Amino acid sequence: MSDAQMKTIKDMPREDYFVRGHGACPGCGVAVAVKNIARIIGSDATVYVPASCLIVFSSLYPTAAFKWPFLYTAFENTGAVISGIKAAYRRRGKETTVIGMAGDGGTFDIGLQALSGAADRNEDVIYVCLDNEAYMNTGIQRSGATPFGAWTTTSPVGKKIQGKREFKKDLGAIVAAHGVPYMATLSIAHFNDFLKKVQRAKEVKGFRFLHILTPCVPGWRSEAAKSVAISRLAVETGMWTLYEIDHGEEKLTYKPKMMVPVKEYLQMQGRFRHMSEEDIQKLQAWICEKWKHHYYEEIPVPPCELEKGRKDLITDEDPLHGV
Ligand SMILES: Cc1ncc(C[n+]2csc(CCOP(=O)(O)OP(=O)(O)O)c2C)c(N)n1
Ligand code: SF4
Repeated sequence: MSDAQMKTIKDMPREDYFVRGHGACPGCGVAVAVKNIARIIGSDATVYVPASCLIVFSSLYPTAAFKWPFLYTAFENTGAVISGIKAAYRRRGKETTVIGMAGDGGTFDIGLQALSGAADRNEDVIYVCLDNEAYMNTGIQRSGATPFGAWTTTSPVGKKIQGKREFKKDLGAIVAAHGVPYMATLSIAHFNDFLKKVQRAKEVKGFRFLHILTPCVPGWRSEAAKSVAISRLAVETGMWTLYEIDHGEEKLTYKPKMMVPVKEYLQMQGRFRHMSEEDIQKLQAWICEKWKHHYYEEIPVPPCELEKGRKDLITDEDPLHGV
């Protein structure tokens, strides 16, 4: 079956380029995402992975789980290194897919400058951000991707603060501002959508950015068997939104039928266990605002959630106003 015909998980090639024997924790969202990206991309690719959980569990010398040519240098330079790899192939007259796979720390924070440079130059590469919402490899430190309220070792829970005080950085908006040819958000629970987006990233020329929410069992203090369920709930609650921007055209690729209260998502993860009702309401308000931005008036925010949110979200035009 040719790549262009892959529509559902049943069409996926069986051949693996990220093979068994790696050391990821059971239930690791990063491992699920990487294995499936590798199957969809196929044989002809070169991958760069900076310091992160993925480098540790995939490639401890002298073994490697990648069957692709594989490079590693430093933490902060994914955008720069993949640009260089592509240039070297171009000089040799070889056409191949060059992919960088970095964590959220390596993308939202320390690697942001190199990412911006590569996006700005419209390098012909795929950049994948495996977003487990903290620096997991070094013991769960807060990153710009960590959600409001979450416990990490550097956003502790005590008398003075109760988890992270800032909201998640809107990385998609930052990348989109570079006017890149293709960017998308992905979830390991929405597999046909995942498949389509990786295929599209493979066929587009220029800078492509894939941002995947990847649950982390020890970091999120969740059950290994619940990683897919948590990813699904992230989308249903509005914590994560599935969209793509293809040559300037923005499209929601999955629309929940209704908004599920964020509490249901928080309850599945120990990193939010301490959250006060006031903090849950603050997070709910942030989601209501994001929800309205993405889904406009099409999928209304339920009145109970609006109540919890900022009052200025309720307008006269809102179909639920006064209900
Ligand atoms: C310049 C530099 N600073 C710090 C480190 C230590 N370090 C290695 S991996 C890592 C965390 C990676 O976090 P993230 O990018 O979110 O990936 P994850 O491990 O969560 O998948 C850190 C801080 C380093 N290798 N280089
Ligand atoms: S610590 Fe988290 S990201 Fe790292 S291997 Fe385990 S589940 Fe995956």
